Amino acid sequence: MAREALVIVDFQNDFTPGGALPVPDGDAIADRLNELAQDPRFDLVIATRDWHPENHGSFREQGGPWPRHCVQGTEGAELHPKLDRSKIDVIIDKGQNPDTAGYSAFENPELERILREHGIEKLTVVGLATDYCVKNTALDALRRGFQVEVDTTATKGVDVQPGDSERALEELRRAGAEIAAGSAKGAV
Ligand code: VGL
Ligand code: ZN
Repeated sequence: MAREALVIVDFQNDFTPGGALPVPDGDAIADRLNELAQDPRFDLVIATRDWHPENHGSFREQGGPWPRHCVQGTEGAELHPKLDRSKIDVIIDKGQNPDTAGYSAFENPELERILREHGIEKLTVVGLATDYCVKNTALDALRRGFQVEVDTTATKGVDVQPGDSERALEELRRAGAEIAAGSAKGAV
């Protein structure tokens, strides 16, 4: 059996209702994330955080597309309170470079280093948002030679344009990802 990691992308206050850049129903995946995080098939459970400096280029005041969100050290950048911290082995922060989008968690080289150190061959990528950070993290994982599954019972998209999340999943499928609607224990 391939050694597997669960990568929970950006399940943070600012991406859930009430936050600065809320993903519609973003908090609805909390129970499913916790269920996955305790599945024994995962040798490693990683949570990523979007972790921007004040002057990040993706913010509107800097000419970017997004409202100010996930500024380092703020409440909005904290992991969502419903996420069970006890199941998380490692937190990877990304998005610190003001000049890059920071959508992929592989922009922080620490992610690949830890995965290789643990002999991980397969990633299940879940969290927020399907059409941005989940998509880009999963595509980068495929480019680096990992097997990738995206579990759609544990992701939600921003859908700036209707259908963005569906198109992101289609792109991931074409790139070689397995798109599953709940394959682990307790699947719905
Ligand atoms: C994200 C937009 C801006 C994400 C991060 O986590 O998907 N989306 N920054
Ligand atoms: Zn961001």
